[in-house]
Amino acid sequence: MTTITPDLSMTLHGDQEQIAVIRMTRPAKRNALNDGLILAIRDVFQNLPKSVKAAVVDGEGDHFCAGLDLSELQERDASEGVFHSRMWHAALECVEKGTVPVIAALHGAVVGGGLELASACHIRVADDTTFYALPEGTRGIFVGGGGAVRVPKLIGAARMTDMMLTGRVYNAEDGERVGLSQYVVPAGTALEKAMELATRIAANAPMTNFALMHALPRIAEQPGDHGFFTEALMASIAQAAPEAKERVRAFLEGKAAKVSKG
Ligand code: 1HE
Repeated sequence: MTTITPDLSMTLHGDQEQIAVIRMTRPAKRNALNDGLILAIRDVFQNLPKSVKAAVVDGEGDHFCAGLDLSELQERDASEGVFHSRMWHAALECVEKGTVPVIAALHGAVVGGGLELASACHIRVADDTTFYALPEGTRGIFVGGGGAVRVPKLIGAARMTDMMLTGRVYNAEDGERVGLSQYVVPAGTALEKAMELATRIAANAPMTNFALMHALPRIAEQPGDHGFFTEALMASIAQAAPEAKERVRAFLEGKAAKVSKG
């Protein structure tokens, strides 16, 4: 285990240390994100070991994350607030647009900035205990960690508006239904499921993972004609990689797995 700070740790897993589990270790404060913890998240994602091909983020204790550490909010003026928000943007950009796909293993509270962190990950696995909220609305503030951009992409602006105007809380099942998570699993098994998914992701061709992290979100936001063009460029780069040719050949020679019903 590598201790990044007292509030964040990283452990490497797999026969080639290809999976990093990055854990918030501040359970007494429900993993509330103070400046030190957000900067540690930025640093760890900027400096992942070369062996790492997929990462999992989780939180110690009964809750994934209680969001912004509200005790740091009290004395900030407007300009400090802008820079603070931009610091979160930079840190969570390192999660979303870093070097490897990231899976959030969720349980308990995934609220405020905790949901913003989860939204910056590529896959969210929630266990039955998970609940989602954006209490910023009731605290008299606004999201500032990228939530206004990322959460509507998951659930639409109308549902996010409802969450913030009314304090609506989604449970794990409803969260999956509306798009907050892609998986729901029994209580206590989110990390196990996330590790299973990370193991599969780590075995993909690196260029495929790169395309999914860096090309797909941009293509999805381009006008159709631009998107088709970018897609064609990305497709040609991916299929030209020697690893893609090997994988396709293996299938044609009957040596690779078929798609099965699951
Ligand atoms: C905190 C925080 C926090 C807990 N900042 N200290 N986020 C919120 O508005 C959510 C606030 N937290 C909660 O609603 C609850 O704590 C939980 C539902 C997450 C968990 O409840 P529970 O009963 O397990 O714990 P607790 O007793 O409320 O909290 C335990 C301790 O953690 C307590 O401190 P203690 O010294 O009295 O032991 C709490 O004060 C502390 N704690 N959450 C600071 N968030 C980039 S902009 C993002 C904007 C936002 O994220 S706003 C949403 C903030």
